[in-house]
Amino acid sequence: MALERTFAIVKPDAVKDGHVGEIITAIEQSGMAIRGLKRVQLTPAICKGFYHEHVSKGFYQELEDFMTEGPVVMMCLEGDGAILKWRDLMGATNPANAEGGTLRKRFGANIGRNATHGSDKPESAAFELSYFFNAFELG
Ligand code: DAT
Ligand code: MG
Repeated sequence: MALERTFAIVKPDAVKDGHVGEIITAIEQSGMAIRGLKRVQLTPAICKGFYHEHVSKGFYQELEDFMTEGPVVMMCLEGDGAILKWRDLMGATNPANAEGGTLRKRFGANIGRNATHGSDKPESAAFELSYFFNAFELG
């Protein structure tokens, strides 16, 4: 498997509920390395750029309201097959459909408030990492 980097967010629900530590523990136990990490407050404009694929969708405003309601913790994760590995660790978009033990099953409430974000493919990972991290922030 190829060494990959992916982009992860602990969303406002999971930050507010105090699950940052448990999520970082799950990442460390998976064998992936955290190459960048910061806590930020997203704005509507920044959210629109990040979720440009979804801006025209019916659920977008709900998504933006949620993602800007409080701080998030974002990370660059690195490892063999990290993109799929992190998606597997998160579980399905809708926590109701997520496998037991996944982060969205453990910490997500519903499809809107689902605790974590992960890039879905190499092109998204490259865009999302460069959107939020400067090169010097990724060790
Ligand atoms: P994922 O985050 O699993 O990549 P996505 O890219 O399809 O899922 O959607 C991005 C986020 O938008 C998702 O994590 C939660 C929200 N979302 C998606 N579909 C939704 C819906 N039908 N209703 C409300 N929120 C939704
Ligand atoms: Mg997605």
